[in-house]
Amino acid sequence: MTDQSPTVASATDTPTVIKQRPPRIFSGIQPTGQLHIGNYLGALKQWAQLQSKYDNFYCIVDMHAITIPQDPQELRESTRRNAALYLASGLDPKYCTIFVQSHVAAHAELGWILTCLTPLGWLNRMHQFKDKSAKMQAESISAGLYTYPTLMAADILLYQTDLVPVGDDQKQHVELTRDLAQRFNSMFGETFTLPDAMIPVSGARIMGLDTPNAKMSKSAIGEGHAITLLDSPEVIRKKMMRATTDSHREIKFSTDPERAGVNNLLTIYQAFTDEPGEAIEAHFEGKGYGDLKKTVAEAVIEGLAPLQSRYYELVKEGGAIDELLAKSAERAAEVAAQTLDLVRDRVGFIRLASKVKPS
Ligand code: ATP
Ligand code: LTN
Repeated sequence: MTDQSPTVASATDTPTVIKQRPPRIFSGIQPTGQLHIGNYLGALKQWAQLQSKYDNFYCIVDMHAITIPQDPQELRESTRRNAALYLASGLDPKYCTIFVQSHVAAHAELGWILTCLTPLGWLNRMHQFKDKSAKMQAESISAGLYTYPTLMAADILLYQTDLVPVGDDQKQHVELTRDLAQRFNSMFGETFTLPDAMIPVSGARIMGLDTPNAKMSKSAIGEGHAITLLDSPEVIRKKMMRATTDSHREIKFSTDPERAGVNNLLTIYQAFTDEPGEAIEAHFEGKGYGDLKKTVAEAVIEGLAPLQSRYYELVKEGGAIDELLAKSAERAAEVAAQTLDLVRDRVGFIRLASKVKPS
């Protein structure tokens, strides 16, 4: 990661002009249900910490959400709720363009062009497709779920993104994005900035409370699986007390799959308190699992309290979020159009007569 302003190809016309700008960040979350502490610790928390040093684009990726069947009304509600939760997590519109993916048509257009340049073998290797499709009936697995990574590459590359802050599970998608950018650049000339994934040191992979060997996920069923960002203190305590542990006694970080439950609780505690690992182990020495669960529950309640109160204030304000989303979509579309115009030229699409400049 560098702090220097990278150089970017300007899309005004085919001979590439080099422009200076601050480093750019792009990331997104699918509006597929209630956001949970995995989404917060793996993504939102670091987004807010990074924002003042970068030009940030944070997207609500509703077009990715429909790769799995969604109820239209629930999709609308999740989209608005996510926007409010982005703001409640501390994202400031002064630094961040917070927008909805389907509001900027360039994502679909670049997604298609990249899909046409992606070898099938690259998609066949994607873990997320294999994991998600394995849990579905064959006839409900859409082609969109399969080509999901090329739309994600379009999201990132449209903004000439330098850094993509995501949880551990998205690393492979960012690597594919980089490979696609390199492939396009070598086929058609320098066009895209090569992005890097940025994975948090702590909280990159929070596991399900009831399934400590599988990642916490919005779409997993099971009431005790995830702590959502809007769970009340009572619900958080209840879910935490029911979390799966083991028959050992020691409270220590561990990579032993049998001890994944306790390791997960310690990881959650560390990510919320930012305390060093040794201090945490020392703190819990000689204590029981009941104490551990109570202490972690209180750390989560305290960690989420400011976010929850900001969220409920924003909800009271009503229409302000839709207005912000409209303004942000305009800015996103302007930036995206610069890259897309360049891409269209590079692949050989002719310009609309009204867009050709008189010479
Ligand atoms: P779904 O179950 O709908 O696929 P999800 O819970 O996996 O949803 P995403 O929308 O896929 O969430 O992810 C949004 C962001 O949150 C990504 O940056 C992802 O890496 C991060 N993330 C998701 N789950 C976790 C987790 N359990 N631990 C850490 N980060 C996570
Ligand atoms: N696939 C991501 C969501 C996502 C994303 C992006 C993340 C879609 N487009 C661009 C970073 C950058 C996920 O978290 N499941």
